[in-house]
Amino acid sequence: MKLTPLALLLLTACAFVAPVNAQTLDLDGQWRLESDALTESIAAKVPGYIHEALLTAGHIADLNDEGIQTWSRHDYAYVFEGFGLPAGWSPSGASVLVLEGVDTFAEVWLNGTKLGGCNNYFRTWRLPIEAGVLQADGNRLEVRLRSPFAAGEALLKKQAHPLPGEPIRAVARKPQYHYGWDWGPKITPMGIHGSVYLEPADLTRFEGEELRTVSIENGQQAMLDVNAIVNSGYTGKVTLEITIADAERKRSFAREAIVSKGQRTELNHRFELDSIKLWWPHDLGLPHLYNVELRLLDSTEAELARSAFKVGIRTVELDTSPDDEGAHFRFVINGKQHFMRGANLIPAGIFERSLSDEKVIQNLEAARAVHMNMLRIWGGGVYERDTVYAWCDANGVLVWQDFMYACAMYPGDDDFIANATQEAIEQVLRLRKHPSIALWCGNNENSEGWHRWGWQSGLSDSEKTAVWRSYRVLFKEVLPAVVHGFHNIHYWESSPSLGRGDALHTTRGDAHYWGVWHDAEPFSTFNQKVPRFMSEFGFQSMPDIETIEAVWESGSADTSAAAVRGYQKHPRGFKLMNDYMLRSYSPASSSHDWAYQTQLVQRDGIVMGIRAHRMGKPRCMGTLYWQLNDCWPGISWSSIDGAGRWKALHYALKQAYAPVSVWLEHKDGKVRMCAVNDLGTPVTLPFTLRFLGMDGENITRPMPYSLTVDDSPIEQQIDIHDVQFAKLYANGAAFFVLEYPFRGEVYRQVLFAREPLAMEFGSASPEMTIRKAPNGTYTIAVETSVFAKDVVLGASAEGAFSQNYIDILPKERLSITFTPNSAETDVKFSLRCLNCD
Ligand code: BMA
Repeated sequence: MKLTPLALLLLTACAFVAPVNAQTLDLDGQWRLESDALTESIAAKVPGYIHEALLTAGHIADLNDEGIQTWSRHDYAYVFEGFGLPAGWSPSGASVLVLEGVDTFAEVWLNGTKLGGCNNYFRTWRLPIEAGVLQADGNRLEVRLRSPFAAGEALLKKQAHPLPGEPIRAVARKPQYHYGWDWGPKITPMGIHGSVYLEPADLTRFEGEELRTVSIENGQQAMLDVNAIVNSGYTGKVTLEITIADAERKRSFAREAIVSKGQRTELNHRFELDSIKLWWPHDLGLPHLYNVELRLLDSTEAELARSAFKVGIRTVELDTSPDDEGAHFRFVINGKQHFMRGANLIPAGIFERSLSDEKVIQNLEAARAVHMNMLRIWGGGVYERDTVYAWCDANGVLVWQDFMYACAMYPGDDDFIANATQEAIEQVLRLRKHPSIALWCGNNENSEGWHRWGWQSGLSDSEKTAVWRSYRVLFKEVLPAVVHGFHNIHYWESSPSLGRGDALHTTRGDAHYWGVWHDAEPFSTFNQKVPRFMSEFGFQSMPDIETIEAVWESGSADTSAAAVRGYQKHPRGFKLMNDYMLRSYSPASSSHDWAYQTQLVQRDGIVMGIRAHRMGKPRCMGTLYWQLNDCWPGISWSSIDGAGRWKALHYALKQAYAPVSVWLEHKDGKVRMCAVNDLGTPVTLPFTLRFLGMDGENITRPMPYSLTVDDSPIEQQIDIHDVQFAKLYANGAAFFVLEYPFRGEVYRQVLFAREPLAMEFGSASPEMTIRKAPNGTYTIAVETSVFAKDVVLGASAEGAFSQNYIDILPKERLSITFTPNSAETDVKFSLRCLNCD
């Protein structure tokens, strides 16, 4: 099936829209939930999910409860009863019922009349209401939800070919992690997760409005296109007024067009703008945004529709041109190729639309705080809410956007393809205005799964052909046609492009390297398997101790406890964490110590990978580890736990992901100093190398250096001239301290010749002196007489430490600040280190 943009446009029966007009009637709020699973109806919030209502009503006690899975095996009805129409609304007029998100299979009834059906979490439903169905008062709206399992089984029966992977979830256009993942529970929510409202049938509204950068000349002048689709409730001549402004100036344009009631009309206006300020990722420049306002006026100059949004002027390309080895995979922003440092983002909760913006943005802030310039919104989750993209626009963080397909083969029947096409059109139209979006990617690991995970075994040749044909239609025809028809950024079919079993996977495309972890390969493999762009690699660790104590029923990390095991969704998770730990750390003496050590192991491994990728520049042009965050307080590959607390890895990223980063490492029995710079301009850094004994005294004079780093990574051997230091160092009785300032902070690394396992640090008992400032911030000064390895402070309240998991030198007094989320709290602090008593 080939789709032209025009054909796609015609397919667009309904699309995303925000209520822009005072004429809309908001139906959000307290509804009732009815079901044969309940003896009587219960209160249910809209937007919301059935499980939230069941939790509030006391039917569910705990998200980790096995029984929780049975709730979504029933059907439910959300009922909103007794509402009337406000003045000005005529019950005899036609209206539209808008549902901005239904999870997932539903029929919608109003006053006994069926308005329509829903079958896609990711779409907005605009259901026409015939004149006479609405009443002035006492209306009854019912959203009858069908169990996703029953609906899924029915769809499965209709399949023309088998669906390898997980068929029951593949047939449902619903967040795929709802069916359980190796980092999340199987809860399979149902509900109404978006706003519900009525609007007049003749409302005129914009859709897919954007200001597109067509080209930029000399960084000074841009050719821009305003594009918008008008869904018109009016027939006749209209004027589209366009204003583009920033703090310094304002330009306005007007364009005339003819629109017809009930029709969709695409309006475009091309213009040039000079003396522009470009939008840059935060590490290359400022993410400058302009305010755009569109107004549609009728022939009497009355306003029919208005839209205001922010845009950035930038070009973004993915260069996949061939080279001697294979092909590039590099993002080029405003003509500059740029190294991507970031992570994979999963939904911040199970009931993701119920999360506050603050909670969702907290993860993004944490990404920015450690210098990430790209996030991959992974295909097993959701297209994120608008505020996520707006935040990325404003903060100069690029987005790699997957379509929501992951680790399965999907149907190819006409209904599924039409549904998937509509979803793609709505989402591309919704998101195309955002300068942060750099790539649309078809799916996560479907192609790798099909070719390398044994999904083809047991299938006949004709079945294999049919399964692959369905893949081709969706990922090689429909989705690229939608992206090319409605957006001007690159479409990439599948991440990774080649599985790690394919010898070419490091030579072209993006790679997911899971030989470390799944195949238990040593972390050092990251140094050998440097791809052109690493879009996934990861290692599990336990949540923060404070989270375990505060949130887990057990309050302990004892992995033999059933409640603790419930938080681990990977069958070999505990074993793999432990096996890797014993390669470089001594066995932990308590379950809390073990949990803490898992974080050190994760940090060591992932930082090693990041450094290998950064040193691989310009051959390798990006590294996105798996995974930034969690959707619950579980055990996973995340660097920020489910309660928002940073793990050891996340603290270490501040240095590992700094646009300019310098570090020491061992290679071929030598110490080498490495430096990388992604700023696009050379940087001269002063830094100091100290050569200390275990008592913290200099063995040889500190060495001041100055290093100029340009775009190419630097690698220098450090020759140890002092024989005494060399000997002590080799025996683990002396160490290097590297220190350098960058943007107001001093970065530091302590390097030993041996793994912690082979060290005798002696036992340390660091002391804390705590001071609370009037603004509620705490300063904790930590001192130790014995070298203290990987000191971590814990806080009884939620908040942020300035640094953590740090080595403290003997006789040193190191100050750490803690900013609690709420200034009122009286915070208690704990301290732990690898060699603490
Ligand atoms: C990656 C992801 C997820 C998974 C992770 C860890 O491939 O795409 O499917 O959670 O592996 O196994």
